[in-house]
Amino acid sequence: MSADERYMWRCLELARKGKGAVAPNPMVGAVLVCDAQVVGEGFHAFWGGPHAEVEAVRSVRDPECLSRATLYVSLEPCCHFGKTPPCTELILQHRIPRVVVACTDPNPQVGGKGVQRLREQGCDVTLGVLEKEAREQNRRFFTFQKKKRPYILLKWAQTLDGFMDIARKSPEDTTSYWITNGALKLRTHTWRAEEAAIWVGANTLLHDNPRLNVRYAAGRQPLRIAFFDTSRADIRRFHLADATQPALVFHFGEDREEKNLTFCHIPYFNPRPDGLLPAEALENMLGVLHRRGVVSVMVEGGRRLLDSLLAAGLWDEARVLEGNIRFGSGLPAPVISQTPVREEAVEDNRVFYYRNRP
Ligand code: AOF
Ligand code: ZN
Repeated sequence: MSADERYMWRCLELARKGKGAVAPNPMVGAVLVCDAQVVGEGFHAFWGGPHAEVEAVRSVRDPECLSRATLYVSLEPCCHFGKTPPCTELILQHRIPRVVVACTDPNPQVGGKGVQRLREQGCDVTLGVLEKEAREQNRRFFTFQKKKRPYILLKWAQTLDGFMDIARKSPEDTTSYWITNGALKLRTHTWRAEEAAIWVGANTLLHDNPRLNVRYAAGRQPLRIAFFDTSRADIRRFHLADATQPALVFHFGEDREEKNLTFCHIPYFNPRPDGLLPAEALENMLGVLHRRGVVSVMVEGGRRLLDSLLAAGLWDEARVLEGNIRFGSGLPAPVISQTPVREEAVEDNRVFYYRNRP
C-alpha cells in the first residue's frame, strides 16, 4: 500500500465516525500530513456542522506547517456556499500546496468544480486514491445525488423452500409465523437505524400493522413510510400513524402536515394488469422522497412492493434472510435473478447480500 493510500484509509476510518449523524450529507474524513507526520485530522460530524477539512485544519497545532502540508480528503472539497462556506477557499487561504482526493463530489453544485478551482489556483491535486472504497462508503449519497432518488435496500425473510408467508385463508387471519432467528431480529433493527427511512406496502400495513421503529438496537429512528388510500380507511388505526415518531403517508389526497405525520399527494394510478405498481407511480413516490432529503430507504415488504421495485429495476441492494424452516406451501418470496455478492451464516440462518448490477 502506498503512503497516499495509507493516509486515505485513515480518512475513511475518520469519515465513519459521522455515520448516522450526517445524512443526507456524505461521511467525509480528512488528514493533514507535514514532513511525513500526521499534523491534523478531522471529519464531518453532524449535518449542518463543519466539514472534514475545516476540522482537520482547526486541529493543527502549528498552522505554519500548512504551507508545506498535504491534505488527504475522502471527498472532493466543496466550492459552494451551503450550510457552511467553501472548503476550497480555506485550502487556498492556508496555501496548502497538495491535496489528495478519493473521489469527486456528485452534488451538482460541486461536481468536479472543487478540484478545478484548486488546480486553477496552482494547487497540486491527485484524484482517485481509494476511489472505489470511498464511493462504497458513501453509496447512499452517490445514488441520491446521481439518480435523484433514495438509495433503495430491499429486505425480506424467506423459508428454506422459498416462502415468505403461509397460505392465508382469509384476510382476517393475521397470525404471524416467524421465519428467522433472534440474532437476525436484532440485526434487522440495527439495519433500520442505519437507513433514513423504512417503507412498506399497503397490504403489509393492513395485515401486519408493523411498528417500523428501532427497538432492539441503539440508534436513530427512521422515518416510517407507506402508501395508503386514505379515502378508504382511517390511517390512524395503524401503529405507523401513532405520532410517536415521524411517518410519511403517500395518498391521492392533498399534501397535509399533522404532528409527526406527513401526507404527500401522488397522482392517481391503477395497478398494472399483473397487480404490480406501475414504475411511474414508484418514481413519483421516490421523487417526493428525494425532494424531502430522504437519502435511503429499506423496503421491508410486502411481496407486491418488493416485486414492483424489482420489476422496475428500482433497487440498489437486497438482503435476503433465510430461516431454518419450511412451509411446504404459501406465498412465494420474490426472486432475484442475480447471484449474491456475499453469503453469511448467522447461527442456523443465512443472509444473502445482493447488489443491483444492471
Ligand atoms: C466537503 N467536506 O466534509 C463534506 C462535504 O450544507 P453544507 O455546507 O454542509 O454542504 C453540504 C454539501 O457539501 C454536501 O451535499 C456535499 O456535496 C458536500 N459535503 N464537502 O468538502 C465535507 N461533508
Ligand atoms: Zn466543504
